[in-house]
Order: sequence, then C-alpha cells, then structure tokens
Amino acid sequence: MLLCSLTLALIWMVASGLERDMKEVCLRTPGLTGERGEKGEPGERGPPGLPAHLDEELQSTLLEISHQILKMMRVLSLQGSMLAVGEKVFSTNGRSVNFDAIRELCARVGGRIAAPRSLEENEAIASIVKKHNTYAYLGLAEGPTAGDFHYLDGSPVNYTNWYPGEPGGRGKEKCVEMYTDGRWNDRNCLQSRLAICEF
Ligand SMILES: *[C@@H]1O[C@H](CO)[C@@H](O)[C@H](O)[C@H]1NC(C)=O
Ligand SMILES: [Ca+2]
Repeated sequence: MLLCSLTLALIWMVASGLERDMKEVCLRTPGLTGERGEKGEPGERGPPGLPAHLDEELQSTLLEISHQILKMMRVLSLQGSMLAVGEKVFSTNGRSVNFDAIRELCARVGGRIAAPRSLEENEAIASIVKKHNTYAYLGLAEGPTAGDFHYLDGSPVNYTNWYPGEPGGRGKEKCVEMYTDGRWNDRNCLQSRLAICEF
C-alpha cells in the first residue's frame, strides 16, 4: 500500500490526469493483512558524533554551499532578476495583474506581496517599478477605519511614503499602489499592477 501511495504521488506530480485510474486500481486490489511480527531487540547505541561546530567536513560543506548560493545571487542580481536588501529579496515576474492575483502568485512561490518597511526597502521596490515603467500594488490594506492602513498580517505600518494628498480614498480605496517615483496612493484593488514579491 505504501508503494501504491508513492506511485500515486509521483504520478500525480507528472500527470494528475492519470491519478484517478491509478487510485481505482489500488483500491480494487487490497492485499491481505499479514500477522504482526515480533518486536526486535533494540540496537546498540552508536558512537557519539562530533558537535557540528567541530566537524570540519560539515563546516567546509556549509561554507561551500553558502559560496555557491552567494554566486547564484550575484548572477541573479546582475540579470536584474532579484534585488536583495538586508535579509529581504524582492523579485517580479514582470506581469501586471490585480491585487488578489499578486497575493496568490507570491504565496504560491513561498513569498508575500512586497511591503516596504523602510526607506531602503521602498527605494528597492521603487527601482523595480521604475524599471518596468508601471505602477505596482504593495502588501498593505486599509482596515475598517478610513485611512488606517496596515500590513497584510495585520500589524501597523511603521513606514509610509504617501503622495501628497493621499490616502484620499476615504475608505473606498482599500489597496495601495506605488507610483514610479516611489510614492504611494490608495487605490481600488482591481487595477492591473506589477506583481512584486518579497522573500
Ligand atoms: C519597521 O519594522 C521592521 C521590522 O518589523 C524593521 O525592519 C524596519 O526597519 C522598521 N522600519 C522603520 C522605519 O523603523
Ligand atoms: Ca487615492
């Protein structure tokens, strides 16, 4: 049955259309349950390992991996595929879609819609917006009180960069877009805006 599940999982990954057929085959032919075997003797305790910080081989492997990752990041930065700011990485697929679609896209790849939490992060996002010469939605939303914008996890904003006179939607513009100069405007959530995710 385990093999059957594994096969199912694999098949599902490559061709989910076949899944139903496989499942039927698996369900129709259950094996007889065998008798439970006797419990084995516990094995002997293995020799103690070195603590990780003393294990030279492990250390050099880790160092090698982080060098490789750093190289990848430099290549991706050179190609403009990613922008690293502190611990965060910003990236776009270059497409413009509505707010919900951006949120779903970013979540699907394990990130979040970009939300600037400092001047530095805002400038990084703005540089992507400028490069694509279009506006982007940010990971902010208005609460029930007009003008009260927060991050999507519900925490209050600790950095803003509103365009003069904004937010001016008086509760009717629940999303936030970034202009090409990096400033923000509250806006309805149904426009097509550049999808920028953070990781
Ligand atoms: C806001 O808080 C985040 C941590 O949640 C921090 O990284 C960021 O620097 C803060 N921004 C400002 C302007 O203090
Ligand atoms: Ca507005």
